[in-house]
Amino acid sequence: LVLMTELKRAIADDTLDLHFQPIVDTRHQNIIGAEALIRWPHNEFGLIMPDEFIEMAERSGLIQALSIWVIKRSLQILRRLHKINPSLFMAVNISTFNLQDDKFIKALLVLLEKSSDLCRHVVLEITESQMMSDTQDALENLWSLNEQGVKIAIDDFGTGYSSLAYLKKLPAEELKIDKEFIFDLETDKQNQVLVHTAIEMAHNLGMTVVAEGVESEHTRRILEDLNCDMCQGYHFARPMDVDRFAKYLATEH
Ligand code: G
Ligand code: G
Ligand code: MN
Ligand code: NA
Repeated sequence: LVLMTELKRAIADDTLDLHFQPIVDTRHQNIIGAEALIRWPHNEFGLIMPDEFIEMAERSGLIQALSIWVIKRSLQILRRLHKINPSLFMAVNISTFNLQDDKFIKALLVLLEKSSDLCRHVVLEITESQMMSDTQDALENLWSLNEQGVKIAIDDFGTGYSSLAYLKKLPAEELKIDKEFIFDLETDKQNQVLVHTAIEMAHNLGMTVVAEGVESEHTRRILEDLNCDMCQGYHFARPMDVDRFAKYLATEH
């Protein structure tokens, strides 16, 4: 509870931080996007990672203000990064709690309207396992965000309570295969079958595919053979602060 009071203050005081991990084209390995990952620099506990406070923020309702902060900051940074690479896209994680809150959606649409030139470079990542309890409202909200020009990605695909029906129902244009299936791709034949099938299915549905957790060149080559569109993982780069990311991006331009 004390932590939530502090988080509320951190949002208001603008003392949260975002790190960025590159998303690369599988074949050419050039950077085409970045995923924004929240960090909370805390004067007592050091850098607090999202796994330690996102769930609490969801339960306390603070996730609404937090996600607005994340998107606002991501858009500012995307504008800065576009000076280096004007086709870069920015992927931002949002919570299904956000999709169920009409006030949040209204605020987000206003925010996006103010930066309408950036909308088509924004991807909203939604974790599949959270969507099961969703209402018709959440779906409609996703459609109105999509109509504004932002892309929707299904995050952590393959884990949780996956339902194939969701692939049909959601206006999702991108599928992010969970790192659990990618880590041992070189040795795990079953994972090769699952990843191959997921990629084929996504492509047949007109979606693009990102593999998460790519940690070796061997894995990248397998993913290239499987026609996986994009890769993300420690093999390319870890999440880094905005200044380092900007430098990293500038080295290839
Ligand atoms: O690097 P990593 O430890 O950052 O991220 C851990 C998890 O936290 C990931 O599953 C990611 O989706 C989630 N996460 C990271 N940043 C955000 C954010 O800004 N909002 C939400 N809702 N989740 C985030
Ligand atoms: O939102 P999502 O669950 O996809 O969040 C991405 C998470 O995966 C973040 O915590 C990020 O730091 C982490 N991550 C990204 N690439 C790798 C990787 O190659 N290996 C491992 N172990 N984790 C990764
Ligand atoms: Mn994500
Ligand atoms: Na996620």
